[in-house]
Amino acid sequence: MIKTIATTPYDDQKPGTSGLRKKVPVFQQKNYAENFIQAIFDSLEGFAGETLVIGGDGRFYNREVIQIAIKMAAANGFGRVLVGRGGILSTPAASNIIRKYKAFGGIVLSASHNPGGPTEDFGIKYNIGNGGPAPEKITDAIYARTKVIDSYKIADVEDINLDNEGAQDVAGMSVTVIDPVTDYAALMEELFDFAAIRSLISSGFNVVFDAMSAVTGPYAKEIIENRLGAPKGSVLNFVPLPDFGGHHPDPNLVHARALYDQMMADDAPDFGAASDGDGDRNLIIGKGIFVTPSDSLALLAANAHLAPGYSAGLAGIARSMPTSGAADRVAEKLGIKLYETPTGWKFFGNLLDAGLATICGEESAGTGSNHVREKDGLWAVLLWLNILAVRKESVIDIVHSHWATYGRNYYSRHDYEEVDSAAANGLVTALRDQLATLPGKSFGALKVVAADDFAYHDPVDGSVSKNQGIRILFEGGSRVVFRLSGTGTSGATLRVYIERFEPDTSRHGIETQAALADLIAVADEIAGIRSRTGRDAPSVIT
Ligand code: VG1
Ligand code: CO
Repeated sequence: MIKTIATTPYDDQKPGTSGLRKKVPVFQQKNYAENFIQAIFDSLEGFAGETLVIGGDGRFYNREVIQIAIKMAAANGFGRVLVGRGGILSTPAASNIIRKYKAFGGIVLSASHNPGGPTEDFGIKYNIGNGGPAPEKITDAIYARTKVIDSYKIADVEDINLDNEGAQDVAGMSVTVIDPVTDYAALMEELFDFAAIRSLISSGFNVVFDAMSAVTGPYAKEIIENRLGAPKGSVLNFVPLPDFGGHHPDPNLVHARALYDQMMADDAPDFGAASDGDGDRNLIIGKGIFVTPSDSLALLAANAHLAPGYSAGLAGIARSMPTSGAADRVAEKLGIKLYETPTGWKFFGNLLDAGLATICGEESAGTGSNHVREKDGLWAVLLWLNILAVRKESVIDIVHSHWATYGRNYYSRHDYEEVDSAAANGLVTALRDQLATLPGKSFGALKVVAADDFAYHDPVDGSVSKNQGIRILFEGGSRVVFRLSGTGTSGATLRVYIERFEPDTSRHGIETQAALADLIAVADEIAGIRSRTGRDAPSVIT
């Protein structure tokens, strides 16, 4: 019943920021998914008889690869697979299941915020036993293995029934189909004061949540409507669709524009939120104010003690390097450490496991805590609601008083998508070549004080990750950061992160792009963005 199938390697299976992401037709090539999954198993040790968690964000091709992964897990000697009903598990829910049931690890099928469908994106990611994305040591080993793989093992059995909960046997391995929502919702009830949020909502506080036709729909329905009592209809686009209704399931001001417009209207609800394809990102918009993810991280850290799960305070805060320094000011005031990591959630795992950090966040709309080892969209929404229920102030008032206390970090990210790869690489190389000579140079009123290519020294395991983004720091704390995306699937995506700190409260009301205009111009002057990419403007501004 167990077959060993001969195969030949593909040379493009290098995991990026968050697993292997490719267009569906790439994944549909003969043995493409099988090769990668076997390379994962070949890079692990000691899983005989252990539990593997498998789930995905429900996008096109999810079910097919789930079948393959289960049959390969059986053939490779796992003892048990836990799989979400219908093949569905949000990324944070998968992380929770791995931890709760002490699984050896998990396979998460997702391309997150990337669009889905027959010609769009798919992805495979391996998570380790702490529930978090595999560290670079493992992803490097997986990649090395994909380059030489010559066979894979698979159980030659009928397809598994994924739609009925309960246990079944697959070639001697037990497969249990579980409800994707129950364990996650229970965890949220432990962390947050649901009674307080319920009474806030029943007092007339209006919440709207856009699940963007992605995986969070069933979770948000159960938690926000059923358990917290928000009226039916508060959760929009709650049915997960294989192509996300043809939209990008990316909760930003471009792809969640309708929600933004609704929140800026005179009769806006009090609180608006959205999450992405796999449920690990969050967008927070109060009536009349978009909260930048970097500010949201800082605000959540400053107020987390108001929620029962964090009443003992925070051990530390961690943020990715391109994320604004707003959280640094909170850490300073709380007298706790701030850790600066490379982009990608895999770098937070060690800090969380070692108890050094409690809350982590990224500028790309990812926030989370030590409750799981992934970023968690609904968690951030619920922490916001818990804080609002306790403080009984509006989102806009809370944000403004935060800026008054800590100062405001004006912040924006400019993405140039599907740029020619050679042009993008050339731009980065040319920046690297300028690093030594930039310090001391002035551009108008802006003087460069330092420039480097960010390298991270993990304080827990001593590993070093180099070339994680070009930083140009100016006098007064402003900065511009350049890096290439590790999640895109066509051409290159250049990300330019722009930040300026403004301590003066009387200057906190400037429109963000205007507040950053001089830095935006200097970024182009130093990097030659327009001339090298041929683009006049970013594809997406967040
Ligand atoms: C992007 C974001 C990064 C995030 C990653 C995965 O990576 O910038 O902050 O961790 O996506 O998010 P990149 O390399 O394209 O900049 V998700 O929601 O895919 O799981
Ligand atoms: Co995601």
